Amino acid sequence: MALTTNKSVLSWIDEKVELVKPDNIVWIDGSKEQIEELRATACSTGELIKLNQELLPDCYLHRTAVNDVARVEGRTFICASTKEEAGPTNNWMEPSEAYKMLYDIARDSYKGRTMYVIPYSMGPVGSPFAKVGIELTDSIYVVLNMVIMTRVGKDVLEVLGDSNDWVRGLHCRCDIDEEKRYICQFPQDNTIISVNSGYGGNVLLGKKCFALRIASYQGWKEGWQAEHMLILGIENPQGEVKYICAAFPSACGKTNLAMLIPPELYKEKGYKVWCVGDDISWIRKGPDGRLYAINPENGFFGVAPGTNVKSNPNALASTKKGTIFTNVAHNLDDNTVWWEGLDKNPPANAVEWKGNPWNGQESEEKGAHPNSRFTAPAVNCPCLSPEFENPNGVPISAIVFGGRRAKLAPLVYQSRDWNHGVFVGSIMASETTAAAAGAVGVVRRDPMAMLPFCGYNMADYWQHWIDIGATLDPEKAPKIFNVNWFRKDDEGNFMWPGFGDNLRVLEWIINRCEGKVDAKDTEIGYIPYAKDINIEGLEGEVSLESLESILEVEKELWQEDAKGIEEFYAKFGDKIPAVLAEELATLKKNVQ
Ligand code: OXD
Ligand code: MN
Repeated sequence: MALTTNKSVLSWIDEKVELVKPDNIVWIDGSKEQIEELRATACSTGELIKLNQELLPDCYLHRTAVNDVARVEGRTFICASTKEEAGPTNNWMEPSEAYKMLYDIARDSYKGRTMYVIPYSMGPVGSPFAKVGIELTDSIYVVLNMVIMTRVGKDVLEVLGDSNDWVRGLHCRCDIDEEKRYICQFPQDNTIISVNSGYGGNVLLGKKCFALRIASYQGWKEGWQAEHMLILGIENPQGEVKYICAAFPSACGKTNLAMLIPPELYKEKGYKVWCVGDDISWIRKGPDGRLYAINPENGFFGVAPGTNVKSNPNALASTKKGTIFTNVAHNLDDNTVWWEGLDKNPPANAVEWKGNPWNGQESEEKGAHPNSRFTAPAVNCPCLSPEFENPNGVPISAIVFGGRRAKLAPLVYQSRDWNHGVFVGSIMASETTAAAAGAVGVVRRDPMAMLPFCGYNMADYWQHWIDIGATLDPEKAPKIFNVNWFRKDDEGNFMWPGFGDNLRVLEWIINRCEGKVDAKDTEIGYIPYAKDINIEGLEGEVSLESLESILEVEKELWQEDAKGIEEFYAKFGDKIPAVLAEELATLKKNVQ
């Protein structure tokens, strides 16, 4: 039975039923009983494997098709009415052409299957930041993941009432045919259609498709921002908490940073870190003129490999109940899961991510896919911020951009002001990772870590950032920084320990925000004096000398980089905001 009388919802679903022809329709009400029933059905068909319920209560394992393990940026389209609106960094398809192609693929594809109708809220239900979506899917895996990642259920429809302001999402597994796989966003129609995939980033439509691509467009039109940013709170020994939003490309450690464990020294002093979100921020100006952020999600869709008791004990703890694991290895001895980097003891009697028998003690092959994931409820996280459910979000003191770069970008620097900060975000570049299909380790421009997620022309997006800044009192605007945890020496060794020790850099950032510490005014922005970054306890890992070397501005490298920026900007022609063109000219002059 339909859970709403909202006419726009019902007529849209009717149309889609007519198109895909399901055998049944099930509305997801978010109840425990219904979730249990769906889990049981999925286990009976092999879609899910029930794991050891003593060690991992309510946890399940899923394997995707081997051809379907990551986001597919080449098959992701922004179907705005003109190519220019989508801009040079997005694939574009004319909307009526796209609808026709997608409907041809989707037609009759639910025959013999059930249509699940998922009403969900991105953001706490009823929060002024929150937005409603409805996803139709023929996958129980998608339903159960959406139940973790978003707020699902009847109350969402109550909040929606008769409104037409909701995001339409149609997902059809079809045959998981990679030649016919498309992830299409129609920003002007509040619509998403995803066909022929079952991988999280392509099919949990609340996440990248809505909360970033569609929401970034909505934010542009409505005066707010949707960003690929974690949100964390740093509590100092006096009990004051300052919040930071930080943007990093996929699989660059956002989840680790969002949940970091302070180094011993800091713990002893009374520092704590609180996680508000690990992937997405929705940001708007509050009544006091400051920027506030919420995490629109309700769970973590984290990369499993490399997650362990040392690198991220909070994430690991988050996966101990109610979690769905995707494409990790299955340990048959105790019916648990394993992935590379979990510990040094891979199971001998196991099944690897593709479903083949696997002896982790002997095999050269990997047990888990490099982009294997856990979908874990946020409430499991031991350091989840008490402000997680705050409908009004948390006030942001600093915005941090960061990439994975072996050379060039120093450990940290601060922009001179908001507009220079927008420039710093716009020139972000990073080595590619396994989160998207394609080559790994190639440096590419990824402005604000939004390259695969910006739902409109990136030049308009930058202008939107500049326009938002113009409405802020500079005293209240977050300060903007850039960090790089990934600098390597000539032998290829990392020069900064990363993980919990990144708090040492965040401390400098907060001190800058509070005007407590001086900095060097350099060619690229404000850089710390090495003495102002606390390296106590890092003896043998970081010396004052090595710290100084990763805080240096290497002019020749920056001259080279400026050329790369110029080429990148050239793609946007005269749409490049004048402010950014001026910032680039300043950088070039400074590093000459
Ligand atoms: C993610 C991604 O899954 O960025 O968060 O790919
Ligand atoms: Mn992400």
